[in-house]
Amino acid sequence: MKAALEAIREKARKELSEIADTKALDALRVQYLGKKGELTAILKQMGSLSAEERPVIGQLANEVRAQIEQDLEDKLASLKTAMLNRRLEEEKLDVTIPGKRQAMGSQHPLSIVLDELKEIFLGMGFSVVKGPEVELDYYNFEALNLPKNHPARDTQDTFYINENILLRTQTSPVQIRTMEQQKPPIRIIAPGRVYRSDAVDATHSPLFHQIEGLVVDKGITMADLKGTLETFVKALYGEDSVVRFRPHHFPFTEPSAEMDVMCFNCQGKGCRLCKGEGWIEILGCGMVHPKVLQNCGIDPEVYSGFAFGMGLERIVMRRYNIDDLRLFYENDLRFLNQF
Ligand code: 2NM
Repeated sequence: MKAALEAIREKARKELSEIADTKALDALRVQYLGKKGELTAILKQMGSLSAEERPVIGQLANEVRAQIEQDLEDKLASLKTAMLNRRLEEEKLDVTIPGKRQAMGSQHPLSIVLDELKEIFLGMGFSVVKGPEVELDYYNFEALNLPKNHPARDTQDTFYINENILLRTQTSPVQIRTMEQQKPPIRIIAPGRVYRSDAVDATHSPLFHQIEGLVVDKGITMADLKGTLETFVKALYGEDSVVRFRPHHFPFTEPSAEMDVMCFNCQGKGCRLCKGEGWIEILGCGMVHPKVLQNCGIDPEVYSGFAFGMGLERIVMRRYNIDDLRLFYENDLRFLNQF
């Protein structure tokens, strides 16, 4: 039996040295130390030994078992190290290879300026509100004192879904919806897309952007309108900006006006930039018509308000000296990358 144990020890050592993966190592463990393993088989025969032989063989058997276990463990460790080294070799990174440059997007010029305008009005206590672009005729025209067949509708021809549903021509319907839902005081701006049935050229597009504003409270006067809008222009174009108000007409405001800013290029003398006018038109405005307030359930005997509206594209074109509106919508990267 002693010889058999020694033989197992040698055989195990030899076989172990030839093993190259952990799966084979597991098989070997079962082959020797498992329930039906070679060493186990020998130990089962211990009963037939004499009382003198038993402790000697027993000790040897334990030694052989411990030896095999130790060898298996060592082999496992060395296989793991070898595997790790192989992976490290295979997955070596060349940190000197040039990286792939990520194309970074940039903000659209319309968004840049819109954010700036919002920031100015937020600073004056306004909130920003949104509304649907597909609107009811009622909100886009009727409630704004533009009944069917009103001549002013001709200048705002739009796209009709059906007789009562259309693409909004201004963001005023957002103000109407707000006045219906909210009691004064109201201080909001409504920026967004608007639509007109216009042919595309350097200054016209069937889709463009507007920002309208509305303030309604007790005791709001034309002085509040002028002060607010002058403050806005000074924030946008600088403290030394000069503005003027010209009488105008809108069906939804009375009185109505247009606001100009003095041409910063010629100081009002007249030049190419302002087409000899000396002034540049910025926005339309006025005191909300009592009928409009009434349409929204606000008592014009108690409350008054002012409203204004401006085109975003025109402001952005002036800011960056852009001469063709179409550049905003064509997604030409040579244009967009400049912002
Ligand atoms: C403008 C000019 C003047 C305006 C009026 C209203 C409302 F809903 F309160 F009646 N919203 N926006 C308004 C007034 C818009 O755009 C040139």
